[in-house]
Amino acid sequence: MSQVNALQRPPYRFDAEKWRADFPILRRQVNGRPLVYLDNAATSQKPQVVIDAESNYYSQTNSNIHRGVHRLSELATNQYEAARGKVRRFINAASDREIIFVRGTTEAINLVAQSYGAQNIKAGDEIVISTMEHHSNIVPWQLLCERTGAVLRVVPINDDGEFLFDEYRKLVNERTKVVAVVHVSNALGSINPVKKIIELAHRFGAKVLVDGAQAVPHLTVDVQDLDCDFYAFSSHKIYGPTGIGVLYGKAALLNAMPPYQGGGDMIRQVTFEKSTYNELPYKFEAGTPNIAGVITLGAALDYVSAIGLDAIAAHEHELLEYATAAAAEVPGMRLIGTAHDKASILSFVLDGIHPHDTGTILDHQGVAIRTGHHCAMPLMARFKVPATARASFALYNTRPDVDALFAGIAKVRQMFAK
Ligand code: C6P
Repeated sequence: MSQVNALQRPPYRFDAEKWRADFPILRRQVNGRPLVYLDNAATSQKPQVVIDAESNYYSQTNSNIHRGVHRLSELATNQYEAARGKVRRFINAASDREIIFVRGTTEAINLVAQSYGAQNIKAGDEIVISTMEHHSNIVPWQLLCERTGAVLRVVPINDDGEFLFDEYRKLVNERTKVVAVVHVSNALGSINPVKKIIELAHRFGAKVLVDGAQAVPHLTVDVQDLDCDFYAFSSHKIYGPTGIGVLYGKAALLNAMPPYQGGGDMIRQVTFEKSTYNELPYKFEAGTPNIAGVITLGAALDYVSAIGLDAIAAHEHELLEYATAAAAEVPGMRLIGTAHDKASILSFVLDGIHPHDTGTILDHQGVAIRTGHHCAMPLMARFKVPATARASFALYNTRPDVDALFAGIAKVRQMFAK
């Protein structure tokens, strides 16, 4: 758990209670109890400024973009393209052309698997992923392998849930064409050494896609420093709306790739004989996009940037350490995912108690966590568990939230002791 600079460790000044007040949903009750929301890895809650941005767009600006000559269309286009610039700055991409708006991480990965894959992958080529991938970073590559005869290779992990770099070194070779790896595991919290992974893949000429769904809300991501070829993330996990996400790709790669979908806005000229395609990024944004979603994502990134991702990361890290220490005191509680470098996720099982029962009893206490396989069934098989219970932290969580989680866990154990 060393990703956070020691200087940012407590005592630090992070007023989670103050930020908490920005999130109206956190004032509601669930099952007659104050809501303790610890399911942030599934989706985070939205601050009032984000809710307002969506509402303002529809009440003041709503119009289609890149099409109309009228004032509202111009305003909407400007706000949409300004949000693209915000995303570029947030992940330090070299150009706005490298930022493609998609529905989410899932669509971003499917876009690359289908478009890059169609042009560059053939029978006998190898695609390398890891054991801890989300289904979104497994199935699109399996589909590609089925279509092309390419082979999927899987990097193993150790019992702490850490990526085994030496095993990766043995797997990657001249046949490797794509490495697709998660930056932060949604089910374990492990932070993978993506920079090293990318560097090695590049030595063999392979391209690297990083699934950043769980990283972008918790770590500062610099795609130029990482030198990744593609980076995918979803807005809804970083305090933005659902239905919108980002694919970053290096311009040279995106330029050479065929379109993913055909339709309006992605063309330059259409005749019945042949169509030519628009320049980046529009080539990959067919049809009317989620305009409100993009603009509202921009507001969410402004919000996070104003607080500071480093401060958020330090706060969440402190909560994770607090929760990890509390877990060590609970008899029969086993953490799944004890990597040295970890972010914001406490996945666990309780001896003799199904995680769904744990989740249901916690819900009765107003504590929302996720239980299940977390869309990572091969990972569950690796740990020989059908499911885990998972608490995941965000900037507005506090030590009393963690205390409520452990009070709930005590109640679960008490009920099953009978
Ligand atoms: N993980 C979770 O509870 P979408 O659904 O496209 O926004 O994100 C998919 C996805 C891809 N990669 C990782 C690492 C993810 O965590 C997720 C979404 C949620 O863990 C829902 S399954």
